[in-house]
Amino acid sequence: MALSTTPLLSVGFLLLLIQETLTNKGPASFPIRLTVESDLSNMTPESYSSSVVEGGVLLGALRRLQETQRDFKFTVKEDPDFGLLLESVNGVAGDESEQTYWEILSESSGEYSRLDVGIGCYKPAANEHIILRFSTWTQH
Ligand code: B12
Repeated sequence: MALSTTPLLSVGFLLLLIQETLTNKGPASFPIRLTVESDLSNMTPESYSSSVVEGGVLLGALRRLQETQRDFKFTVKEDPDFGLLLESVNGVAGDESEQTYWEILSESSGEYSRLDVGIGCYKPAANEHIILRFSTWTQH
């Protein structure tokens, strides 16, 4: 008796496992908007759409965008204290001697606020509009 129920139990377990795999959709994700602009040149601002998983950080949205859009790329530099610094966007890099950097802002109803943490820590909200603005730190 015990012998004949074992294969049945195994098949049942396998079916449960398959069902679990098929219905497990992972964490929900939501869209965010990104604009790349410059205070230092008259480039036309570029707009992009990306997505973030629930509770995920901005870095994830930038990576996803880089994987799907051929005209968006970025690099980061690791800081021992504060994590990841956004070093370059679309081939334009911040430069210590020129005092230039990529400032990161959030826009809502025409109001701009600077993020208080870097891309590796910031958790965007659904439909948030993030601005990557090439700027100088002498202006602030
Ligand atoms: C000066 C400064 C800057 C300058 C640094 C350039 C320079 N050479 O001076 C500039 C203007 C570039 C800058 C930018 C930003 N900064 Co700043 N910055 C500072 C500040 C006031 C002093 C740093 C310093 O000179 N330390 C003394 C030197 C000797 O030590 P250091 O280790 O070599 O310093 C380096 C790091 O601090 C690094 N750095 C500076 N800011 C940031 C931010 C991040 C996320 C990272 C990874 C590294 C980093 O640049 C410094 C020079 O190389 C600190 C506050 C503080 N009291 O530490 C905030 C601080 C480090 N910055 C902060 C933030 C949030 C930012 C921005 C994300 C703001 C924004 N929304 O755009 C951006 C970075 C954007 C990006 N591209 O990723 C936060 C970091 C908090 C966190 N937990 O992530 C801090 C702590 C201010 C705060 N909110 O309290 N910053």
